[in-house]
Amino acid sequence: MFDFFENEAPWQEPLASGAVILRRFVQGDDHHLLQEIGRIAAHSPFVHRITPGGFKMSVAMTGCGAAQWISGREGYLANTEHLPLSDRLQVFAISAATAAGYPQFIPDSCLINRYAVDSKMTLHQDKNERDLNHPIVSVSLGLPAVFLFGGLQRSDKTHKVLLEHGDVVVWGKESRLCFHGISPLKAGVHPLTGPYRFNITFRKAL
Ligand code: MD3
Ligand code: FE
Repeated sequence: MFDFFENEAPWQEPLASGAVILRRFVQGDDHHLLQEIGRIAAHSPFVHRITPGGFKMSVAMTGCGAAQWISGREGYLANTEHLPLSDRLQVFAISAATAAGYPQFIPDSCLINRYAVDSKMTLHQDKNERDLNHPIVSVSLGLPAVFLFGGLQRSDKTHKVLLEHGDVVVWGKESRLCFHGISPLKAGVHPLTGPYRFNITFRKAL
């Protein structure tokens, strides 16, 4: 199997108070994570949701685990039609959270975003989870993307960070409610994902 990381060891970059980038943390698990995305999407196909404002999102989404995110006011709903969050995915997320200083995190769900060329995510906060004291673990796979990271107000200045294949970011404490988004994806071809970028976010939603 092609080892995308060859001899590149992971490293950490502090991003903000409570947030850390675990560069290349995924290492050789990338094939398994992508295989899981395929298995999850075969069961719960990717869909382009409609925002509360009535726009079709350019990002396609699916997920697994106990909760399903519903765009709009409802937030998360308990979901029994999704595949369960596999033990291996849960262990992966716990090891990332532990490396970032959140050893108590136990996710119950994951959301999977698929970006094609020009897909973007406008600035938003993630605040539908029941207990915002839990961090979020996010995993980037495939094509790189420019991540925008702001403050607690939508109007706060944003910083740009390139997120690449295998990078994991853990968001907790002071950074948990920061506005964030993704710039339109540039066209490209990744050896493992072709024209796509995938992002998996592990959450304790319920
Ligand atoms: C900062 N996803 O699914 S991951 C999302 O790349 C989302 O698909 C983006 O924003 C993506 O909600 C960004 C990075 C991320 C995820 C959750 C956060 C950053 C966050 C929660 C709080 C603060
Ligand atoms: Fe988000």
